[in-house]
Amino acid sequence: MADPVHRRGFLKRGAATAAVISVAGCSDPSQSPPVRTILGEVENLTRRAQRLFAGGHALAPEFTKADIAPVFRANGTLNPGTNDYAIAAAEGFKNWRIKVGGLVEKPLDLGLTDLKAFPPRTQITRHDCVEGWSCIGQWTGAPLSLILAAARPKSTARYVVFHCADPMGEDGFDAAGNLVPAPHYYESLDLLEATHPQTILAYDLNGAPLPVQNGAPVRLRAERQLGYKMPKYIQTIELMEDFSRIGGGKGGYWEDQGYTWYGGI
Ligand SMILES: Nc1nc2c(c(=O)[nH]1)N[C@H]1C(S)=C(S)[C@@H](COP(=O)(O)O)O[C@H]1N2
Ligand SMILES: [Mo]
Repeated sequence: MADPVHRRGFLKRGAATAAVISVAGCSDPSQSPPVRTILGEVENLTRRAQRLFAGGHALAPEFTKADIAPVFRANGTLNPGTNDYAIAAAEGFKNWRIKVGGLVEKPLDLGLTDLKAFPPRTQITRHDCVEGWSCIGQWTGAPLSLILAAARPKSTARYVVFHCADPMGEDGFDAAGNLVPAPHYYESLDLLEATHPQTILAYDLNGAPLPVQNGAPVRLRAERQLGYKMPKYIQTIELMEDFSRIGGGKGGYWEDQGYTWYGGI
C-alpha cells in the first residue's frame, strides 16, 4: 500500500478543510454570495460529511452473484468511433497501452498483460448514474492504489486525471478558421478516492472482457462515486497538482458542463 500517499493526502486535505471551515465560518449572510459559491459550499459539505461519517476508505456495498443484471446497461459513449479505436478493437486490444505519467517518479507504460499482473480485485457493485438509473455488475481489475504505488507520485501530486479515447462531439472551427478538435472525455479523482480499495482499473465485466459499450478494454470503477466519475476507454493517467488547465478547468468533461466535481453517493 502507498502509505506515504495516504498520509500526504490527509495532511493536504486537512489544510484544505480548515480553509473551507474558516471561510464558511466568516461568511456574512447579509452579503448573499453568488449561487455558484453556495453550490461549491454544498459540494464541500457533502464531501466533508461523507469522509467524516463514512470514513476516508469506507467501502461501498457489495452484492451477490444473484443480484447481477443480465446485461449491464451502457450510457454515454457506446463506441469511441475513431479509426485508431476501430483498429485496436479489431486486434482484440492486444496493443492497447495505458501510460501513467505527470508528477510521478517512475512513469509507466502498461499493456493489458502488465495490468493483469497486478493482484486483481473482483467486486459486485451497484452503478448509479446521475440520470436516475442503477445497475449491478461484477467488475475485475487492477487496484489503482497498486499502480500508483508502482509509479510513485511526487509529493506535489494531488489529483489523478484520466484521459479517454472517445471524442465528445465533432471537430469544428473557431471564428478565425482554426481547427478546434472535439474534446475527449476526461475525469479526475483526488488521491484519497484514487487509492480507495474499490477503485480499480477494470478489464472484466461479469467474468468476461469488457464489452465495447462499457469501456473496453479498460475503464475505471470508483464505487463510492456517480457514473460520470468512472471514465471508460482509458488511455492516459496523469498525476497533477491541479487540473485547471485541462479541458474547461473543472476536472472532468461533465464537470465542465456544470456537474459537481465531487460525485460521491
Ligand atoms: N470515456 C467515457 N467514460 C464515461 C462516459 C462517456 O461518455 N465516455 N459516460 C459516463 C457516464 S455518465 C456513465 S453513467 C458511465 C456509464 O458506464 P456504462 O456505459 O458502463 O453503463 O460511464 C461514464 N464514463
Ligand atoms: Mo451517468
